[in-house]
Amino acid sequence: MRHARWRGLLSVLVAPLLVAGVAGAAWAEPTAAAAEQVTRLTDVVPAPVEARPTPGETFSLNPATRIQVDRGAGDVGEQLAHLLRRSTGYWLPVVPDHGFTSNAIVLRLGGADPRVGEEGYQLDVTRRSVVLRANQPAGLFAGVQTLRQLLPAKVESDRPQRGPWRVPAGQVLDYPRFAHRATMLDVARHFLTVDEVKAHIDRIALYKINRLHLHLSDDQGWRIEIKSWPRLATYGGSTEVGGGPGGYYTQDQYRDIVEHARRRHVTIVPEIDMPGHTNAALASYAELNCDGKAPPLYTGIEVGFSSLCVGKDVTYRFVEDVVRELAALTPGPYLHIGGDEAHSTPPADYQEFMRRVLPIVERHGKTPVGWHEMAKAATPPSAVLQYWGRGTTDREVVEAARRGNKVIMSPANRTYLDMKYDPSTKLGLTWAGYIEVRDAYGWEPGGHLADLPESAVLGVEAPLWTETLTDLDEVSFMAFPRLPAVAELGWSPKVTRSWEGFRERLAAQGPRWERMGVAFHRSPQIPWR
Ligand code: NGO
Repeated sequence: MRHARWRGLLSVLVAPLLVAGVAGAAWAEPTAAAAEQVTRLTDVVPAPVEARPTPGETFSLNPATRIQVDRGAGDVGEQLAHLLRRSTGYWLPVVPDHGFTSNAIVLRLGGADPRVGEEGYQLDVTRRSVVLRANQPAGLFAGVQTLRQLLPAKVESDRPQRGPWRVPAGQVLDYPRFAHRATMLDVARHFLTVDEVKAHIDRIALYKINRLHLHLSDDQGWRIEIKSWPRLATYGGSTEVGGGPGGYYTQDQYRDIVEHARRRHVTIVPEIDMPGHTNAALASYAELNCDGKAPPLYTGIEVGFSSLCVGKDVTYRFVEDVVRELAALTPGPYLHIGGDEAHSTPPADYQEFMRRVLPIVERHGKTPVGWHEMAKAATPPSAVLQYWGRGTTDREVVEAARRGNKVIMSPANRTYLDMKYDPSTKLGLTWAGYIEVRDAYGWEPGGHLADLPESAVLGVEAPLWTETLTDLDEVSFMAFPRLPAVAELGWSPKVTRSWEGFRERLAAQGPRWERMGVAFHRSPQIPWR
């Protein structure tokens, strides 16, 4: 008894260190057998703001456990129940919360610490119950992702497993550092099906990624149906890198993706890249070309050779139609217009193009986002720039930030998930270098670009370009485990940053990915379990 009390006191003292990963595995479980079965409260990615274990105590799911929900928390409750029923085989009814908490997982809206804001949560686990509180459903959803990671890895199985189903007791208080915690999927170079995109969304949501940027058009393919310009999809979408059949999303399919993401509290940020990276559009409509001649479809991986015709009025009718239809499909606030590598658009034309196009996006009620080259144009202060350079200085981006533009950090040598891990990686490119897990984790988004204050940083985003990737397994192999590393930089406070702590916590994710069927890179840097 005395011993247990000491351990309790000790754990409160070392808890912050544990979260920071400094004390490693100092927190002892009561018995070795139990330790095998129970996850540590600190084995969560991204690292929570505060986690205080109650040593020796656990909550156990059993056949009589209920999920009690406040009004407004039902959808999150159903999603949790769906996951838990599959692997536990328990009934787990979702019932209205009646205030009495025994043998229940309780999801409550309101009454959380104000620090948790709109996306954070508080989690209290005792031997009697699991109580999750948040101000908004997004916070409850984030808390559920933590709870998933606190249950044994077999909870991710798609068929019933044997218990026990213990959750370590303690208290978690958690909320994000940055508003934008994103990844990008390039469905233009290789098309991914609706089901593949949905599965990817499920995987990224587990790491509290809240935005998915979809790169919907490029030289090699146009992937979204535009009713006023139908050949964009039917012809421009008919191939991909390497000459495969490509594909596109009908507007109904695209709405389905947006809705799937919304339920997982992921906002889709659609991108139509322009004025460069437009061969698929130029091939589909001859009138978009300055010489009135449509080029052939393109299936290689060169960049910088295509441009919309800046001097023609039809160009802006085209942009207006595309932006109007895409904005109508987009409940989120952002619409990405690319703007990168416009090597075939003279600088004056580029500025003129952006001068005319940026207001179109705003007129359709969306905040324009562009790759950082857009800083060369006169951007309205509301526009967001996505920095993808390899260096740590960029005068134009810093000046744009002084004018009010926010910046998303996607430094290519840290966050590009299409770079090879090391020379032995079969997939991927190398132009920004090799990126192992430690490289993806070991940089500071708030201070990466010289003279760019942290207050100008909207968040982080890890782009996944698909010149060399053809399906969900290949996408997953490149994203995991580097995406969770970038997700942690976006969510967790700076004080929790510790490579040693991170590699331990990341190691605990491996068995989960195995259960989920997620292909991942077994980085030699991580002590996989
Ligand atoms: C660059 C280029 C893309 C490539 C990618 C490959 C940006 C913003 N434009 O990043 O077209 O696919 O590199 O890594």
